[in-house]
Amino acid sequence: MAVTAPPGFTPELWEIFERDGIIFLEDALAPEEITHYTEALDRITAVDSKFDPNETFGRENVVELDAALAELIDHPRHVGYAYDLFGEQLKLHISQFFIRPPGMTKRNLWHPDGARAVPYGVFSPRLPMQIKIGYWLTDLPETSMGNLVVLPGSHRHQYVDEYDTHELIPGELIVKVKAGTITIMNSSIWHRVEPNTSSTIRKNIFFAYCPAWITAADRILSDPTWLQSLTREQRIIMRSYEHGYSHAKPPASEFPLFLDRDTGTATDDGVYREDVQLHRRKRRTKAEEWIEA
Ligand SMILES: O=C(O)CCC(=O)C(=O)O
Ligand SMILES: [Fe+2]
Repeated sequence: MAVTAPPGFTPELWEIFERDGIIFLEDALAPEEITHYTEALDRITAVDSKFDPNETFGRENVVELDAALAELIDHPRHVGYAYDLFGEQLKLHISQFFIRPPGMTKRNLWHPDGARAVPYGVFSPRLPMQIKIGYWLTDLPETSMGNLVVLPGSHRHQYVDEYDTHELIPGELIVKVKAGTITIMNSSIWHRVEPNTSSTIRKNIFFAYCPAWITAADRILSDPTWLQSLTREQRIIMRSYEHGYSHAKPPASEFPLFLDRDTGTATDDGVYREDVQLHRRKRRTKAEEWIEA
Protein backbone atom coordinates (compact mmCIF):
# COMPACT_ATOMS: atom_id res chain seq x y z
CA MET A 1 0.00 0.00 0.00
CA ALA A 2 1.10 3.50 -0.74
CA VAL A 3 2.27 5.77 2.06
CA THR A 4 1.39 9.40 2.67
CA ALA A 5 3.79 12.05 1.35
CA PRO A 6 6.18 13.23 4.11
CA PRO A 7 6.18 16.94 5.06
CA GLY A 8 7.82 19.47 2.76
CA PHE A 9 7.95 23.25 2.33
CA THR A 10 6.00 25.51 4.65
CA PRO A 11 4.60 28.61 2.88
CA GLU A 12 7.36 30.67 4.57
CA LEU A 13 10.16 28.37 3.40
CA TRP A 14 8.68 28.25 -0.10
CA GLU A 15 8.80 32.07 -0.24
CA ILE A 16 12.47 32.15 0.78
CA PHE A 17 13.30 29.32 -1.63
CA GLU A 18 11.70 31.19 -4.52
CA ARG A 19 13.41 34.47 -3.60
CA ASP A 20 16.92 33.22 -2.79
CA GLY A 21 17.11 29.85 -4.57
CA ILE A 22 18.33 28.21 -1.35
CA ILE A 23 17.01 27.46 2.12
CA PHE A 24 18.76 26.29 5.29
CA LEU A 25 17.33 23.79 7.77
CA GLU A 26 19.56 24.00 10.83
CA ASP A 27 19.82 21.10 13.29
CA ALA A 28 18.02 18.81 10.85
CA LEU A 29 20.33 15.95 11.83
CA ALA A 30 20.95 14.74 15.39
CA PRO A 31 24.60 14.14 16.37
CA GLU A 32 24.17 10.36 16.04
CA GLU A 33 22.70 10.82 12.56
CA ILE A 34 25.71 12.91 11.52
CA THR A 35 27.93 10.08 12.76
CA HIS A 36 25.79 7.48 10.97
CA TYR A 37 26.23 9.15 7.56
CA THR A 38 29.85 10.12 8.14
CA GLU A 39 30.66 6.49 8.89
CA ALA A 40 29.09 5.49 5.55
CA LEU A 41 31.43 7.90 3.74
CA ASP A 42 34.37 6.56 5.72
CA ARG A 43 33.45 2.95 4.86
CA ILE A 44 33.39 3.84 1.17
CA THR A 45 36.68 5.75 1.10
CA ALA A 46 38.40 3.03 3.17
CA VAL A 47 38.03 0.54 0.31
CA ASP A 48 38.44 2.90 -2.66
CA SER A 49 41.92 2.67 -4.20
CA LYS A 50 41.41 6.07 -5.89
CA PHE A 51 40.88 7.85 -2.57
CA ASP A 52 43.61 10.44 -1.92
CA PRO A 53 43.24 12.03 1.54
CA ASN A 54 44.95 15.21 0.29
CA GLU A 55 42.67 15.98 -2.65
CA THR A 56 38.97 16.53 -3.27
CA PHE A 57 37.25 13.19 -3.48
CA GLY A 58 33.75 12.55 -4.77
CA ARG A 59 31.70 9.51 -5.61
CA GLU A 60 28.42 9.32 -7.51
CA ASN A 61 25.50 6.90 -7.43
CA VAL A 62 26.45 6.41 -3.78
CA VAL A 63 23.04 4.94 -2.98
CA GLU A 64 24.36 1.66 -4.42
CA LEU A 65 27.49 1.75 -2.26
CA ASP A 66 26.08 1.72 1.27
CA ALA A 67 22.70 0.94 2.85
CA ALA A 68 22.98 4.02 5.07
CA LEU A 69 22.98 6.14 1.91
CA ALA A 70 20.26 4.12 0.14
CA GLU A 71 17.93 5.03 3.01
CA LEU A 72 18.23 8.67 1.92
CA ILE A 73 16.50 8.05 -1.43
CA ASP A 74 13.10 8.64 0.17
CA HIS A 75 14.07 9.76 3.66
CA PRO A 76 11.08 11.54 5.23
CA ARG A 77 13.28 14.32 6.58
CA HIS A 78 13.80 15.70 3.06
CA VAL A 79 11.94 13.80 0.32
CA GLY A 80 8.73 15.79 0.88
CA TYR A 81 10.46 18.94 -0.41
CA ALA A 82 11.32 17.18 -3.65
CA TYR A 83 7.81 15.72 -3.84
CA ASP A 84 6.35 19.23 -3.49
CA LEU A 85 8.08 20.09 -6.76
CA PHE A 86 8.12 16.92 -8.84
CA GLY A 87 5.14 15.10 -7.38
CA GLU A 88 4.21 11.72 -8.77
CA GLN A 89 7.06 11.80 -11.29
CA LEU A 90 9.79 12.32 -8.71
CA LYS A 91 13.20 10.86 -9.61
CA LEU A 92 16.59 10.81 -7.92
CA HIS A 93 18.85 12.76 -10.27
CA ILE A 94 22.16 12.12 -8.52
CA SER A 95 23.42 10.86 -5.19
CA GLN A 96 26.95 11.98 -4.38
CA PHE A 97 29.29 12.97 -1.62
CA PHE A 98 32.36 15.19 -1.41
CA ILE A 99 35.36 15.14 0.83
CA ARG A 100 37.32 18.38 0.58
CA PRO A 101 40.46 18.25 2.74
CA PRO A 102 42.75 21.16 3.68
CA GLY A 103 44.91 22.10 0.70
CA MET A 104 42.66 20.46 -1.90
CA THR A 105 43.10 21.98 -5.35
CA LYS A 106 40.03 20.70 -7.18
CA ARG A 107 37.11 23.01 -6.55
CA ASN A 108 34.21 24.08 -8.73
CA LEU A 109 34.20 27.31 -10.72
CA TRP A 110 31.00 29.44 -10.84
CA HIS A 111 28.29 27.44 -12.61
CA PRO A 112 24.65 26.43 -12.37
CA ASP A 113 23.90 22.69 -12.27
CA GLY A 114 22.20 21.03 -15.20
CA ALA A 115 22.10 21.86 -18.89
CA ARG A 116 24.36 24.68 -20.14
CA ALA A 117 23.64 25.33 -23.84
CA VAL A 118 19.90 25.45 -23.28
CA PRO A 119 19.48 25.61 -19.50
CA TYR A 120 16.38 24.54 -17.57
CA GLY A 121 15.53 28.18 -16.90
CA VAL A 122 14.80 28.74 -20.59
CA PHE A 123 11.88 26.34 -20.31
CA SER A 124 10.93 26.87 -16.72
CA PRO A 125 11.85 30.35 -15.50
CA ARG A 126 10.03 29.90 -12.20
CA LEU A 127 9.86 26.28 -11.10
CA PRO A 128 13.17 24.41 -10.79
CA MET A 129 13.68 21.29 -12.85
CA GLN A 130 16.28 20.09 -10.36
CA ILE A 131 16.79 20.64 -6.68
CA LYS A 132 19.80 19.66 -4.67
CA ILE A 133 19.53 18.60 -1.04
CA GLY A 134 22.77 19.03 0.93
CA TYR A 135 23.55 17.13 4.15
CA TRP A 136 26.39 18.95 5.92
CA LEU A 137 28.40 16.61 8.12
CA THR A 138 31.15 18.93 9.38
CA ASP A 139 31.05 22.32 11.09
CA LEU A 140 32.02 25.03 8.61
CA PRO A 141 31.87 28.16 10.78
CA GLU A 142 34.31 30.26 8.72
CA THR A 143 35.16 31.03 5.10
CA SER A 144 38.07 29.25 3.36
CA MET A 145 36.89 25.86 4.60
CA GLY A 146 36.07 24.46 1.17
CA ASN A 147 32.62 26.01 1.56
CA LEU A 148 29.89 26.02 -1.02
CA VAL A 149 29.39 29.62 -2.23
CA VAL A 150 26.07 30.68 -3.77
CA LEU A 151 24.77 33.85 -5.38
CA PRO A 152 21.30 34.22 -3.82
CA GLY A 153 18.62 35.07 -6.39
CA SER A 154 20.83 34.04 -9.31
CA HIS A 155 18.61 31.06 -10.20
CA ARG A 156 16.68 33.54 -12.33
CA HIS A 157 19.73 34.61 -14.36
CA GLN A 158 21.11 32.92 -17.44
CA TYR A 159 24.34 34.94 -17.65
CA VAL A 160 26.88 35.65 -14.92
CA ASP A 161 30.10 37.45 -15.94
CA GLU A 162 32.22 35.44 -13.52
CA TYR A 163 31.14 32.11 -15.11
CA ASP A 164 34.03 29.60 -15.09
CA THR A 165 36.08 31.62 -12.59
CA HIS A 166 36.53 31.63 -8.80
CA GLU A 167 36.18 35.43 -8.63
CA LEU A 168 34.25 36.98 -5.74
CA ILE A 169 30.86 38.39 -6.73
CA PRO A 170 29.25 41.16 -4.65
CA GLY A 171 26.26 39.63 -2.86
CA GLU A 172 27.67 36.10 -2.89
CA LEU A 173 27.00 34.00 0.19
CA ILE A 174 29.79 31.80 1.50
CA VAL A 175 27.78 29.02 3.11
CA LYS A 176 28.82 28.67 6.74
CA VAL A 177 26.91 25.85 8.36
CA LYS A 178 26.82 23.82 11.52
CA ALA A 179 27.14 20.08 11.06
CA GLY A 180 23.61 18.71 10.85
CA THR A 181 22.30 21.45 8.59
CA ILE A 182 20.34 20.51 5.48
CA THR A 183 20.35 22.91 2.51
CA ILE A 184 17.81 22.77 -0.27
CA MET A 185 18.84 24.60 -3.41
CA ASN A 186 17.38 25.31 -6.80
CA SER A 187 19.96 23.72 -9.11
CA SER A 188 19.83 26.79 -11.36
CA ILE A 189 21.44 28.93 -8.62
CA TRP A 190 24.99 29.98 -9.54
CA HIS A 191 27.57 28.52 -7.17
CA ARG A 192 31.26 27.80 -6.70
CA VAL A 193 33.52 26.28 -4.03
CA GLU A 194 35.95 28.05 -1.66
CA PRO A 195 39.56 26.94 -1.06
CA ASN A 196 40.16 24.99 2.12
CA THR A 197 42.99 26.59 4.12
CA SER A 198 41.58 25.39 7.46
CA SER A 199 42.43 22.24 9.38
CA THR A 200 38.94 20.75 8.84
CA ILE A 201 38.07 18.10 6.27
CA ARG A 202 34.75 19.23 4.73
CA LYS A 203 32.41 16.25 4.29
CA ASN A 204 28.94 16.43 2.80
CA ILE A 205 26.32 14.51 0.85
CA PHE A 206 24.21 15.85 -2.03
CA PHE A 207 21.00 14.20 -3.28
CA ALA A 208 19.43 15.95 -6.28
CA TYR A 209 15.93 15.28 -7.58
CA CYS A 210 14.17 16.06 -10.86
CA PRO A 211 11.12 15.00 -12.83
CA ALA A 212 11.49 11.41 -14.12
CA TRP A 213 11.68 12.62 -17.72
CA ILE A 214 14.96 14.43 -17.13
CA THR A 215 17.98 12.15 -17.56
CA ALA A 216 19.67 11.05 -14.34
CA ALA A 217 23.23 12.34 -13.87
CA ASP A 218 24.98 9.31 -12.41
CA ARG A 219 23.49 6.19 -14.02
CA ILE A 220 21.43 4.82 -16.87
CA LEU A 221 20.07 1.78 -15.04
CA SER A 222 20.52 0.65 -11.45
CA ASP A 223 21.82 -2.78 -10.50
CA PRO A 224 18.76 -5.09 -10.54
CA THR A 225 19.87 -7.11 -7.50
CA TRP A 226 20.48 -3.94 -5.51
CA LEU A 227 17.04 -2.60 -6.54
CA GLN A 228 15.47 -5.65 -4.91
CA SER A 229 16.90 -4.55 -1.55
CA LEU A 230 14.89 -1.30 -1.66
CA THR A 231 11.40 -0.41 -0.51
CA ARG A 232 8.70 0.19 -3.13
CA GLU A 233 9.04 3.99 -2.91
CA GLN A 234 12.85 3.91 -3.11
CA ARG A 235 12.72 1.63 -6.16
CA ILE A 236 10.24 3.89 -7.92
CA ILE A 237 12.30 7.02 -7.19
CA MET A 238 15.36 5.40 -8.83
CA ARG A 239 13.33 5.14 -12.10
CA SER A 240 15.44 2.33 -13.54
CA TYR A 241 13.51 1.89 -16.79
CA GLU A 242 14.69 -0.18 -19.77
CA HIS A 243 12.32 1.70 -22.05
CA GLY A 244 13.00 5.42 -22.51
CA TYR A 245 9.43 6.62 -22.63
CA SER A 246 8.65 4.97 -19.27
CA HIS A 247 10.29 8.03 -17.71
CA ALA A 248 7.42 10.10 -19.07
CA LYS A 249 4.82 7.35 -18.68
CA PRO A 250 5.76 5.19 -15.68
CA PRO A 251 3.99 1.85 -15.26
CA ALA A 252 0.57 1.79 -13.60
CA SER A 253 1.95 -0.20 -10.64
CA GLU A 254 4.05 2.84 -9.62
CA PHE A 255 1.01 5.02 -8.91
CA PRO A 256 0.43 6.45 -6.50
CA LEU A 257 4.03 7.07 -5.45
CA PHE A 258 2.61 8.84 -2.41
CA LEU A 259 -0.85 9.60 -1.13
CA ASP A 260 -1.69 13.28 -0.81
CA ARG A 261 -0.28 14.74 2.41
CA ASP A 262 -3.50 16.56 3.29
CA THR A 263 -6.31 14.38 1.93
CA GLY A 264 -4.64 10.95 2.10
CA THR A 265 -6.02 10.18 -1.35
CA ALA A 266 -4.35 8.99 -4.57
CA THR A 267 -6.23 11.37 -6.87
CA ASP A 268 -7.13 15.04 -7.13
CA ASP A 269 -10.82 15.67 -6.65
CA GLY A 270 -13.22 16.51 -9.43
CA VAL A 271 -10.87 16.89 -12.38
CA TYR A 272 -11.57 13.69 -14.35
CA ARG A 273 -14.45 11.40 -15.08
CA GLU A 274 -14.28 8.36 -12.81
CA ASP A 275 -13.10 5.88 -15.43
CA VAL A 276 -9.78 7.63 -16.18
CA GLN A 277 -7.04 5.33 -14.87
CA LEU A 278 -4.75 6.59 -12.12
CA HIS A 279 -1.48 6.30 -14.06
CA ARG A 280 -2.95 8.43 -16.87
CA ARG A 281 -4.16 11.20 -14.61
CA LYS A 282 -2.37 14.48 -14.01
CA ARG A 283 -1.77 15.09 -10.30
CA ARG A 284 -1.32 18.58 -9.01
CA THR A 285 1.92 19.42 -7.19
CA LYS A 286 2.27 21.72 -4.17
CA ALA A 287 4.51 24.00 -6.22
CA GLU A 288 1.77 24.36 -8.82
CA GLU A 289 -0.63 25.40 -6.09
CA TRP A 290 1.76 27.97 -4.68
CA ILE A 291 2.64 29.65 -7.96
CA GLU A 292 -1.05 29.99 -8.79
CA ALA A 293 -1.91 31.37 -5.35
O1 LIG B 1 30.77 20.74 -3.35
C1 LIG B 1 30.10 21.75 -3.49
O2 LIG B 1 29.88 22.54 -2.58
C2 LIG B 1 29.47 22.04 -4.82
C3 LIG B 1 29.74 20.99 -5.84
C4 LIG B 1 29.07 21.30 -7.14
O3 LIG B 1 28.83 22.43 -7.46
C5 LIG B 1 28.65 20.24 -8.04
O4 LIG B 1 28.97 19.07 -7.80
O5 LIG B 1 27.96 20.55 -9.04
FE1 LIG C 1 27.22 22.43 -8.95
